[in-house]
Amino acid sequence: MPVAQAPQRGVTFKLFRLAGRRGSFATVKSLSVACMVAVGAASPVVVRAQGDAAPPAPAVDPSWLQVDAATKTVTFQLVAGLTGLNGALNFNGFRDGGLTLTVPLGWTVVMHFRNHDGMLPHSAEIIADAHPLPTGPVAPAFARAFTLRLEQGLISEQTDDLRFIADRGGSYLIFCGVPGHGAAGMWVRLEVSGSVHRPSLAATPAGKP
Ligand SMILES: [Cu+2]
Repeated sequence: MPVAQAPQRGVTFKLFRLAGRRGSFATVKSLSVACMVAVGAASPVVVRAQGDAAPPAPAVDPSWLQVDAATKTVTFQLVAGLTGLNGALNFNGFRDGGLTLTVPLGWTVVMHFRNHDGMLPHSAEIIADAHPLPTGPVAPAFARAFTLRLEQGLISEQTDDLRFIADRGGSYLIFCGVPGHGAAGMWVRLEVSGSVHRPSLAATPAGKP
């Protein structure tokens, strides 16, 4: 009996240790995920609590942004309907201002627009930070800061480039001009700032402009 008990206790102990380790690892993991979510999307979660369920915070892909400091040019891959979020009414998987591109004043901005949505046409233009949101295309905030077929939209996998000089500081929206899309949340943010020296891209609290 004692011979049989000893390994059994050993096995039990080992299993307990394993379970214990797994348990604490899982706890640490979920804690850090909770912290990330809290840091990344504290405000939108609170805001959304009134309406639809809070989705997991989407990720910012650093490859979306290319910076050429010598020519003061920032190139941004702007993808309409990258994910299914909001019925694909999103840019790069973000809606309602949940993504902000910050550009130093005076830099040239190039946006490679691509419509990744297999269903709906989309477009993009840079507009003033307006409230309430327009229900269709409006005058762009910078010359040539809009894609072709702004109102009809570009169909699935069509591309167009926006190119403009960010020569006025302030807060702007990158907005889909197809009627109803922008007002339904298909917009992210552009900040033109005289106090930054390098462009950046970051997830930001989503909400009304
Ligand atoms: Cu759209």
